[in-house]
Amino acid sequence: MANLEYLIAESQNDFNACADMPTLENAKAKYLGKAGALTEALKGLGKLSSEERPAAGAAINVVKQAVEAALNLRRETILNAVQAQQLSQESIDVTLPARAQSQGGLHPVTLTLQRIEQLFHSIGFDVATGPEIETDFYNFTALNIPENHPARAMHDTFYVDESNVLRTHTSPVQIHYMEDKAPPLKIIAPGRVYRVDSDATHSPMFHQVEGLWVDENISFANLKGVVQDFLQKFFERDDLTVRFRPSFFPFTEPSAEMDMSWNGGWLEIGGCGMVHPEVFKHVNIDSEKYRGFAFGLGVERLAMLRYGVNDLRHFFNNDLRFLSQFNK
Ligand code: 2U9
Repeated sequence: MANLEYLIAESQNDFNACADMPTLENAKAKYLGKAGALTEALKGLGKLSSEERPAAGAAINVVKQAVEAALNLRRETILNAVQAQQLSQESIDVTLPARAQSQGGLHPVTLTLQRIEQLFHSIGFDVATGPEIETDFYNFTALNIPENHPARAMHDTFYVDESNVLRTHTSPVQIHYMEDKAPPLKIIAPGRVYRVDSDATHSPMFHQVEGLWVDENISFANLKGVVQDFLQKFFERDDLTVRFRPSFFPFTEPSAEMDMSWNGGWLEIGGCGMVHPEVFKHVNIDSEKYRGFAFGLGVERLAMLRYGVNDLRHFFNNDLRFLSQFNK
C-alpha cells in the first residue's frame, strides 16, 4: 500500500501538464476512472484479510483524497485562466470616443416640394391633394380626354383594373376640388404621378405641381405673372423671364408650352393654358361666367435645375452619397 503514495506526485505532474479542461478530464481517468490506479487498488481490498483491510483502506483513501485535491486545484487554476482570458478579450474601453450618430435629412424632391408650396402659398394659393389611384373619369374623361382618344395612349397609363388607373397627372385633384367648392378657386396640386416610361430623363413615378386659378376675370396675363413670379423666386433670379409657345392639351384652350430664360438661352419648363370649357362643364362651373388658367411643372426638373443634378435617376437610386449632400 505504501507504494501507492508515488501516485500523488505523479498525478500532480500529470494534472499540471494539462492546459485545458478536456485534457484534464482525460488525465483524471488514469487515477480515478473505472480502470484507474486508485479504483483498482480499492477493488483489491477484497483480497486482503479482515485484519489488513482497514489500514490498507485508510491508506488508499488518503492517497485518493490527495489525488482529488490535486485535480481540483488544477481545475480551479485552469478555469481561472479561461475566465481571465475571456475577460481580457471582452473588455470594453469606456474611454474611447463615441461613434458619431449620422442624421437623416429630407429628400431633395421633398425639399423642392416644400419650397414650391411655400412660394405659392405666399401669393394666395391653397395646397390640394388627392388619391394616387383614380378612376378613368377623374384622370381622363373629366379632363376632356374621352375614351379611345389618342391622349390616353400618350399618357402611357398604368392600369390598376379596367376602370382604375395610377394617376398620370395631378389634374384629377383639381376636378375633385372644383366638384366640392365654388369659384373663386386658387390652388396648387403637388404630388406623385405615374407613367409607363423609364430612361435617363423619365421615371415611371415622378412629381408634378399643377396650378389652377378660377375666377371671373382670369386671363393668360395672370398666368404669365404668376408663373414668372414663382420661377424668379424659386431660382432667386429677378431677371428670369418666361415665354410661351403654342401647343395642345385636351384640357386647356388655348394651350402653350412655357420656356424660361436660362444661361442666355431658353429652357422648356412646363405646359399651361386656359381651362377648357368642356372641363368646366364636367364640374358644373359656368364657363360663361368663370375662366381659369392652369399650368403644370415637373418637380424633379425644377430640383435638377436648382441643385445642378444632371441625371433624373439620382433622385430614385437612394444612394446616400447623393442624398446626404442635401442634408444641410
Ligand atoms: C384642370 C385643367 C387643366 C394642367 C396642365 C400641363 C399643361 C402640362 C406637364 C408639365 C410637365 C406635365 O410634369 S409634366 O410632364 N403639364 O404641360 N398641365 S396644362 O392643366 C389642367 C389641370 C387641371 C382641371
